[in-house]
Amino acid sequence: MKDIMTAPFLVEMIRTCTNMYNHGWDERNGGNISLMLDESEVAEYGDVKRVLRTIPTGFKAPSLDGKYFLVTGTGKYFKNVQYEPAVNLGLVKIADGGENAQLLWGFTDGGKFTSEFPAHMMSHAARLTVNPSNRVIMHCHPTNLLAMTYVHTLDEKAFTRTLWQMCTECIVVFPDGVNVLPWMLCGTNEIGEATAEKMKTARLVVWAQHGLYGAGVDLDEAFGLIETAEKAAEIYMKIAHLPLVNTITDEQMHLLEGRFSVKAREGYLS
Ligand code: 2HA
Ligand code: ZN
Repeated sequence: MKDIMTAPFLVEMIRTCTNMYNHGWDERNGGNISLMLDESEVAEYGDVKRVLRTIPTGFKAPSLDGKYFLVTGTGKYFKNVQYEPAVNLGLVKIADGGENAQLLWGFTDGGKFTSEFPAHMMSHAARLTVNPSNRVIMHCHPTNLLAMTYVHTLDEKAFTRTLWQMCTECIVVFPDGVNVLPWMLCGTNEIGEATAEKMKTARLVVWAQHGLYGAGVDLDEAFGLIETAEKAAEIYMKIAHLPLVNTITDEQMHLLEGRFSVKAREGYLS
């Protein structure tokens, strides 16, 4: 049996947490990540049938029954994941229709998964219905996107169009756009259900005055999506108070659709 500390999924998770911390998106205990793993991936690293603890989740997610997730811990700092992965991360198997998570590795100080576990698991279930290859849900507090939610309308079409107009690459990277939730109490099943509903039509969901959720087939894709949207928001925050002289027109967006074989969200371009 191989040492889990050498597992590519664990190494990549640690690197991603460190990278996100270094971007300033995950101050203190801000942000959380869940990465779905295949049983065959997990089986290489120790006896996955040994349940260390069973942790109630407080929600149901029947479609995730039996699925494995590497997930960041509640109250834990992304800054510290690289130094103590086994304290700050946990590997769980979802059981009993989603009502319990069986801890197989990690959370060695008696901790448990992120307070945003409902939003993560419900979003996984939602994304899997759209794309069976989805593996990652990622939440963080990117500075400029957060700032943007204070000064820009939260209308999803308008928000998406503004981001698309800020960098040429945006419509190529997220042609599905961004969905937006108004301010809601975080850590609840309600915000989890609302996020999951929004995840059915876009891989990026803004939580106004809080942060952002991204989904992807791997950590790189989810990170890259957030990185691109945050870059666009940064440009917006640099120019929003200045007279706008140029932009990317809808006609140019259509040229990008053709060149990169993407289709912009229905009804978002004229
Ligand atoms: O886990 O980011 O939304 C800390 C958070 C809560
Ligand atoms: Zn948060």
